[in-house]
Amino acid sequence: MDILKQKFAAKALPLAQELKAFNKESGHLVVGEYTIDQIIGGMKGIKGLLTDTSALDPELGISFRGYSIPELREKLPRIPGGISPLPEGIFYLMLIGELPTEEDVQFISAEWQRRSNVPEHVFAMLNGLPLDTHPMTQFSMAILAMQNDSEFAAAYERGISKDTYWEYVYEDAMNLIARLPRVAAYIYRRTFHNGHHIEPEPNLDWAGNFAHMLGIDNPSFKSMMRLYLTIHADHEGGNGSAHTTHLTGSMLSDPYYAFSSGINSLAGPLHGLANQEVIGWIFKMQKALGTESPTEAEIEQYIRTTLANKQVVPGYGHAVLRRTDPRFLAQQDFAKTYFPDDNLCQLVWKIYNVAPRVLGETGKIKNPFPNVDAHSGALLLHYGFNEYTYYTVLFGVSRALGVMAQLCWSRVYGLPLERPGSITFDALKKLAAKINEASTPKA
Ligand code: CMX
Repeated sequence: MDILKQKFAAKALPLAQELKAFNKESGHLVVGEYTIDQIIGGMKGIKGLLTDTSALDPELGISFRGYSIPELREKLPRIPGGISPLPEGIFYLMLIGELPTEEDVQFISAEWQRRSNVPEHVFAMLNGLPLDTHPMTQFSMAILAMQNDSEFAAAYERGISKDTYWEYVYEDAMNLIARLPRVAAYIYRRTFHNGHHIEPEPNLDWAGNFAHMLGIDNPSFKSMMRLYLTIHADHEGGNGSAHTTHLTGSMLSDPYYAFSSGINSLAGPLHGLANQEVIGWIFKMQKALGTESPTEAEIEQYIRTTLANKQVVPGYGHAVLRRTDPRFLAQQDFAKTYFPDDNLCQLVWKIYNVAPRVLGETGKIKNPFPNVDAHSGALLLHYGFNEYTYYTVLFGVSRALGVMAQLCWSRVYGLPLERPGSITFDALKKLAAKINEASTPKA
């Protein structure tokens, strides 16, 4: 058992016992009530999932095991002389629950390097796909194509005790994360660079090597990618990609199946695909207005047109957050520090000056502030990374860190399959009538 796995076992196994005892003692206590509106409205606000890796507060934003993004930028280990945290560090924090040392992240870098070999048949499968297959489709298919290597699936077929599920899920999670940069870079190079692939550089960290294989070998781009892959990693348990991964995994489908389904959810324009949509929207706006640097008044008009056409303004709004996403702010801070004069970043900031007021005036958009996706494309474009239909794959590579850590915890906790109930419209109407009747004072 590797040292990280030993640490995870030492931390998680006692907590799994504690959770069982806690549920026995306190399982009957009522947590909250929910309304018909929440049933119809996508279960928002209902606390129905157990997730330890991160927590989301509508006002404060995301915290990873209690640490905010600004704290993580300061406290997580970096490469020598580096300016951004290493994603290895956030994975350690989510899995173990404590800040890692330099040595801890070096171990993970080496371990992911050791596990990073991608089977040839995955590349052959990708090469068989038309070049206009969306990169997210290719990514999801490549993940599924590796499923034949699942140690969990093989062990389950052999017959294993449920107490050991987590051990195999851990192995799959580590192998899957280790392989993703190679798979994702392969998709990028085959789709946009005539199949001129770049061999991995084994001495680099996980994100640095990914940047290298993408073909943008620039130290500043590597730093940006380390930050990018850290801040997109997790957003508690209820977001589309985490929830989908969790649900699929709860059926004891192995981590490859689970993560592939999570990626399919991330591919939706209301979720991760919004980073592609934002850049598409900005380009359309520039074209429609005939300028690369529209005024705030012109931007306002374009937002109003988007709303009048009953389309969403991508990159704005959130199902939980009720203020500017700290992930947006971290990216803005990076750009303001390292390339404050970038035209597209300045346009993103100009939109930020205008959009919250205009969206707020509609009176129906619960959060008129920008989310993570409003900024990420502008950072990438700064480095000449202009193939924006690929952007969500980058989000997906990062999201693996959070959802795989979550899956390890779900199996060590022994969480059962997720299976909420549903209700018919007719039954809801009857329920509402009964409640209304009971609350109407008798004459
Ligand atoms: N532009 C226009 N309308 C918006 C809007 C936006 N950015 N955000 C919300 N609305 C609309 C909704 O479509 C909804 O309209 P209807 O009542 O006509 O159906 C109304 O405002 C209320 O929605 P809400 O409760 O504020 O938001 P939801 O929780 O339903 O949805 C989200 C949240 C993110 C899907 C939504 O804000 C949105 O569509 N934003 C644009 C897409 C986007 O940026 N997604 C990325 C989210 C982050 C991520 O997962 O990566």
